[in-house]
Amino acid sequence: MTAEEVIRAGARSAHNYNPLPVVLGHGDGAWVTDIDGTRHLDMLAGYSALNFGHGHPALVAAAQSQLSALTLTSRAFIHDRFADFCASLGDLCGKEQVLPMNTGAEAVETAIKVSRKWGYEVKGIPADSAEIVVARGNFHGRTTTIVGFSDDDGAREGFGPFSPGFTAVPYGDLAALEAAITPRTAAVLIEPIQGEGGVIIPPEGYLRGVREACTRENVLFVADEIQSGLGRTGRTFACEHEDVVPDLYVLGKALGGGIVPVSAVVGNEDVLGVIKPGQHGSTFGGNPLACAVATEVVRLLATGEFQQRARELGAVLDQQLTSLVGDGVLAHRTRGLWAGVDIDPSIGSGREICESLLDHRVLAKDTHGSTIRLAPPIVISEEDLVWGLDQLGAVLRR
Ligand code: IF1
Repeated sequence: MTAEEVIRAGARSAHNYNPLPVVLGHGDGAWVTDIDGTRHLDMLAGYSALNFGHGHPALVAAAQSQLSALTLTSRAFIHDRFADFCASLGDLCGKEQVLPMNTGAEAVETAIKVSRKWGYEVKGIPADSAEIVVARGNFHGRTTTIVGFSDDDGAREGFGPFSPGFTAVPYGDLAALEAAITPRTAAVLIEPIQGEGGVIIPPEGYLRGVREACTRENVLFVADEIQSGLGRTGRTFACEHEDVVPDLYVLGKALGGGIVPVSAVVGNEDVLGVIKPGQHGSTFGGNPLACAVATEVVRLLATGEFQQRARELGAVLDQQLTSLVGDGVLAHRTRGLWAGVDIDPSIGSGREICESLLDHRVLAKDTHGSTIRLAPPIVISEEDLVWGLDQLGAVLRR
């Protein structure tokens, strides 16, 4: 089939996405090849699910050897990759326990359930009245509970009625967050950097302030590091930029190495221990294939090599974007190898910029309005990164 035919055939899909008109058939590192043989630089990296690039040899090898050994048992039985996965991820996080799931939204749901149960059983919140404080502009996934506390109309409208028990406060405003905490508050759930919001970095001291407020008020600090975590920002976790340790890490995306969906909630026994047999789970969560790949992901991260690379390449990214300010770029926010770039709307919408970038063989994705997000695989070469940003420059000057 030609690319045109494949795109037309896609009309049989529900219209929940509006993908750019490119049909990919192959990937290697930071590059993908479409079915006409044209190579494109992947500057989105599966929304950070591909931090280690396409087809990382160690991850593919881990998956391949596990495929011929054992792929699924369900949690009704124990398999030989499970303990190692939990121990290595727990060590990476400095936490005692791991609760594996599959997708990011499931892990967020898990963190909400754990927080509420902890609130009732440990903190002593009256039954069915626990509150969770969240931030405006959040993106935590697409389940009915999660979209219920989103303020993105597209994600939320038409899907009610929604679950009560969430209070939204402006992101980055510590006083507002502290004021929203009541004796019924079980947890504060935030992204340490807001991805969909446009790579919004909170003001210096915010995460430390959230940590202090949570400790003082006996509230769990739940950090959704699904997009910000696992090397992207130049640290294993974005919380590290303020030397902050949350009570629960919520992880996903890159944990599956770009191969399989793997997510997890990671915390200490005094919190995760509230979940007893039969109270929460998943058919696929913690399956052998997922554990084999994710254990290898943790091994890659444990060397610190990817975090350092994201810091070094991030400096290049920041510098190149700064040179485009006034030349089509209004502002940008960069943390490690992750940037939100506000384009002068008179040049085009974020979507139009991404369409032009596609013509220049660069894949990127808009967020709101004229903001585009850049998150290339951390394995990208400096040369390719600079080439990709030169293409952005060319698109903006056109
Ligand atoms: C879509 C955004 C990125 C996330 C954080 C949980 C989840 C996500 C911080 C849920 C998911 C996604 C999913 C994808 C678009 C995307 C996204 F633009 F919406 F914000 F990455 F930038 N927490 N992010 O970013 O994880 O259930 O998808 O595994 O929904 O279209 P999931």
